[in-house]
Amino acid sequence: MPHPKSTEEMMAAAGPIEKNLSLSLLQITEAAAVASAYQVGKGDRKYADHVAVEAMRRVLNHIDMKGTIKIGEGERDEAPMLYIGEEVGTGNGPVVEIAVDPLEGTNLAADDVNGSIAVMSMAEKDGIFYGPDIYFDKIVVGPKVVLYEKKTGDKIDLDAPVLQNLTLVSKALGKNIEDLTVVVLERDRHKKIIADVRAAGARIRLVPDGDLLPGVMTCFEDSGVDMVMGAGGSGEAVLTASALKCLGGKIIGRLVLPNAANEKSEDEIAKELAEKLPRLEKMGIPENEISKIRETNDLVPGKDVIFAATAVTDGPFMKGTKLLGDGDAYMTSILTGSSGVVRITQSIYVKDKENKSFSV
Ligand code: VTB
Ligand code: MG
Ligand code: MG
Repeated sequence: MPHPKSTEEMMAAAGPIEKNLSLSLLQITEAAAVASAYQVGKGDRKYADHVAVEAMRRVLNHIDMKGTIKIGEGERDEAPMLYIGEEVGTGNGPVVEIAVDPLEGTNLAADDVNGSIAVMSMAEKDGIFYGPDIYFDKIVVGPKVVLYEKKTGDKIDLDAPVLQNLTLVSKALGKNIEDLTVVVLERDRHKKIIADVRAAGARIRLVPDGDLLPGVMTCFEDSGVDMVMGAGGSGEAVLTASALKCLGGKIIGRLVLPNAANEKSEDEIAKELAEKLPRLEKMGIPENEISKIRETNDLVPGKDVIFAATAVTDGPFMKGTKLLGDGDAYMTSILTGSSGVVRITQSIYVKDKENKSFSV
């Protein structure tokens, strides 16, 4: 689709999901964010997650749609709510597939550290990949790198030396390698990537949790994040891909089965494989296809894609949800869709408007 030029053309480019469900998406992530905001700093990550899941599910079921959870809280036998395959919505309205992470960065929320969000995406039928509960090793870059790939034919390559990929990104962005910032989750499994990025001279922002929003940030030129590297949850990768699809960025990676690099013993690895391989097969991923390279469109094949994230704690381009007393809350979100519209919104929920004035 050529890039739409006017607001009118952009509106026309929006599919039925974007037209009809964008604001609902925002209400859903906002509800989850408010629920978990009450648990910020309370030290109980499981409970903070639980209330976010409950709130998200309650609101989801008020929305006129026939939704199926593709990325959720786990499989039916292990998650009571928002399990993979769960049907949500009133059952009337568009057929949609849904990816959720009601509280992404549960530790961040429990400890009141920057970067936790309530996040979800939607697309039409067969629009979202079933992300199994194994890691997805990845590289995430913004639209300028995608454009550079198209122009030159050179491509980001997951298996290439780190320096080669950094060189490509530096050329695409017109920056020295020394001035690039790469976000990496602080994990032992990333020791080699961290060492290689540093040896190349680039900057690393190590994050304790939450490399989803940094992936979205690669699409904003002044965000300070040029690239994300390393293995994280595959659900988070699909959610990142949803945003990248709307914003023009790119994710490339592969699912990784448990192995020694994940700090596991041989016994643990064997046990996990015995449990995971049949699950993967059931999800339509046979053993010989597990580790194939997957890109944005494999993770999110949909065309009518929408993505929303509401900040629970403070974070990039968003202030965390603030509790104003008496159940009132104030929050910032990012909402974006395939037509190209990006909204950074602020919402205030005032319970008793006759007795309260408010400011932001
Ligand atoms: C990543 C990151 C998440 O989990 O998915 C990571 O994006 C992977 O899990 O924010 P490990 O903790 O096992 O490395 C989070 O940090 C938390 O969901
Ligand atoms: Mg979660
Ligand atoms: Mg998560």
